[in-house]
Amino acid sequence: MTDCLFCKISAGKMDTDFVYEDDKLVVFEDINPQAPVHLLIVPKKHIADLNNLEESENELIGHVYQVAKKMAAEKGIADSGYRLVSNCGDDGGQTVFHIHFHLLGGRTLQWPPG
Ligand code: D5M
Repeated sequence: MTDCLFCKISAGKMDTDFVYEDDKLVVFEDINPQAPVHLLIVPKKHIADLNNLEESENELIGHVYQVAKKMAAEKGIADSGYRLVSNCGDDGGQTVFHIHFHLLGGRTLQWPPG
């Protein structure tokens, strides 16, 4: 989608520094970090939100989790703990309607979130 921010970023059109990239997804620092480690894991394919996720994309989502594990290890938060979260819709706090996963860590996170 040409007017989607995360489509533009994941296509390399926004000069965003990637922490990680492969053929399926990119990882970059959140512009408004909520924790010492706050990465966004963003599939390159435009999927608006969790409601629009197809079963054929299960492998992609499994890959997201594998990359999250790798990023957590590289950032040194694997042992202390972290959170992987995807907000869906207005009540879920979603502001960018291209599915993405927040990897948060480096401090004790509150539960439930506000
Ligand atoms: O999360 C959307 C997240 O995307 C939010 O934490 C800010 C972040 N964001 C928005 N624009 C940018 C750019 N340009 N670079 C990096 N991070 C960005 P949501 O779950 O939809 O609220």
